[in-house]
Amino acid sequence: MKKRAVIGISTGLLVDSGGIFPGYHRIYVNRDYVDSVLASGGVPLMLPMSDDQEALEKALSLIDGLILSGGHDVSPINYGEEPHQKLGEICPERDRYDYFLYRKAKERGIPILGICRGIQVINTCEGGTLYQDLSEKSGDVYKHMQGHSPKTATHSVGIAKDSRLQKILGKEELRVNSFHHQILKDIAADFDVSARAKDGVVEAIEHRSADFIIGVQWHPEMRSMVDPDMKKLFQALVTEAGR
Ligand SMILES: [Mn+2]
Repeated sequence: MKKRAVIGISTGLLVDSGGIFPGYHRIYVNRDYVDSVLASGGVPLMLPMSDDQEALEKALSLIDGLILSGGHDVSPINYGEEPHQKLGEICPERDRYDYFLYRKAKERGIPILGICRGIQVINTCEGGTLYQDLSEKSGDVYKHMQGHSPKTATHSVGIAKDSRLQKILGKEELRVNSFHHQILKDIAADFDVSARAKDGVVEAIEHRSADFIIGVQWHPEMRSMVDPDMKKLFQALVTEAGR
């Protein structure tokens, strides 16, 4: 049997709002991350959020690729700013956990795909910054929090010529879903912008020299079952992780 690459998926914290345990903490990922990895031939492995770095290092030794999943806003403390009025909910424990996973996975040369919060984790961990809310960016900015069907693509993105992303997707423009109110501001030094919306908002970055460190601001996992282009991202990660 062919070796199947193990893809670690970072997890988030869900606090029950109702049910029989209001306020109860659950560690979770949305099922579509798991399904997207499975559909691409990988073995998904959820990495429970924790401050236990020894346990996280051990977990990292078990994976061939890493997905940094979506969720909370990154705390602006991490990039030297004070919280603005429109900052969303933050989770400092998850910031520590995601930064640790990212740094250690990079050290190990593990291919990394950051999704939504994941691209923001990569950029801020590497010295970049964020607009804490879309309203802080000047000029006409599109609706990036579409607020309806995750499977529906809304705005278009232009893919940078000769970028890794373009090689993976094989095209220069495509349409994506959009569920973010924060956007990248200053791009980390070792990274190139590999996709932008037509309003200038950064929608993807990639590490200039690492084989596979890519972040996308949209949610490919929510559309990988209906859009072959979105599936290509997961297939590329699984293929790279299998090397
Ligand atoms: Mn967007």
